Amino acid sequence: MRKQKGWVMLAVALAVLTAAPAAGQDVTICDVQEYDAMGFSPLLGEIVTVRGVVTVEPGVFQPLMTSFFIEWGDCGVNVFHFDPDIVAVAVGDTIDVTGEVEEYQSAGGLTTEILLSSPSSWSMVGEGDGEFEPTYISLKRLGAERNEGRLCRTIGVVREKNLPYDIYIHQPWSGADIQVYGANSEIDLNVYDIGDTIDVTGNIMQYDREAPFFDGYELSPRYQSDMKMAIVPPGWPPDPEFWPNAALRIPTQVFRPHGNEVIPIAYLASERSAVTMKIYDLQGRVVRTLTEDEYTGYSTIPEFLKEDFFVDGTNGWDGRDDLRRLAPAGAYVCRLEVEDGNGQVSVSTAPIVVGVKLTR
Ligand SMILES: [Ca+2]
Repeated sequence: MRKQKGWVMLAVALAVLTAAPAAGQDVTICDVQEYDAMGFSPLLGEIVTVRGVVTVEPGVFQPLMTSFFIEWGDCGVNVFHFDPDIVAVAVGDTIDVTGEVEEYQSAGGLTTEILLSSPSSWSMVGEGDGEFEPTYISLKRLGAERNEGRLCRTIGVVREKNLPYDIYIHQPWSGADIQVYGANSEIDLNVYDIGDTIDVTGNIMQYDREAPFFDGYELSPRYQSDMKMAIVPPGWPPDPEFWPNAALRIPTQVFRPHGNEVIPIAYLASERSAVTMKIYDLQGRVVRTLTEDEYTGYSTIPEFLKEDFFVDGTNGWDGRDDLRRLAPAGAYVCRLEVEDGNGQVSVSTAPIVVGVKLTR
């Protein structure tokens, strides 16, 4: 009886010993991507096991070694091993990986990674359909530690071109910008010109040389198809001269009002702003108030641009004054005033030329 109990205990001890090397504490990717005051993971140096969905396949960014990205619950992380071709997964596959949490830091860096404990310390949980929907994040909030490792999508205007794989995109009205870095996956960014508004999907990496490490984020597209010209509202991007808030677009041809004809006036304004639009004559007198202190509410533009806080609207002028009399032929000015929630006022103006009805 006593002898049997001894054997059971030995067997239990052996089982624990043989299982130990492969074990990692079960945590989430968000646990790994937490950060301290320096920007380091609180799990730095720990062996962990995490579950994630593949967003960037092995071989895309680093063909000579194994480097890929997985994501779970709005957090992403790099998985790394020095040997190539050890992890056969596709975008959308759900896998478990076990390895040590590191902060990759050579000449710069500080992208959090999980260094696989061995070439086989991963397992397939379920195969996906080859797709992973990136999260749309406004440029204003994109370059942040909490987004590092995630597959993100954003819209920006090309501001600067350096090397063919290195451009900067920005928001002209907020000043927010980020580097788009194509060298990891040999993507040619020369196809875009300064001023182009582009739609970019890519992985957020970090290249920061100075502590604390909350700077130097870059967006790395995986494939050429991750980059395209953006579909944007008319008149986009608004002329920086009129920013941060208001933009106005009116056809330039002479307007000859008669009957119910209306000249269309398109505008952009910040969300949750008060919009006033009036027509003035060249003596500065108000001819017609089209809208006054109208609350813009929320965006009517595509959902993915909503984070950028714009509404577009159309208004129109029928060429009549506030008493509904036809205005005399001549030059007029349409003035758009937008007051945002912080009391900041932006103004945009555009001319309208009213002609007489031509008769034979
Ligand atoms: Ca980091």
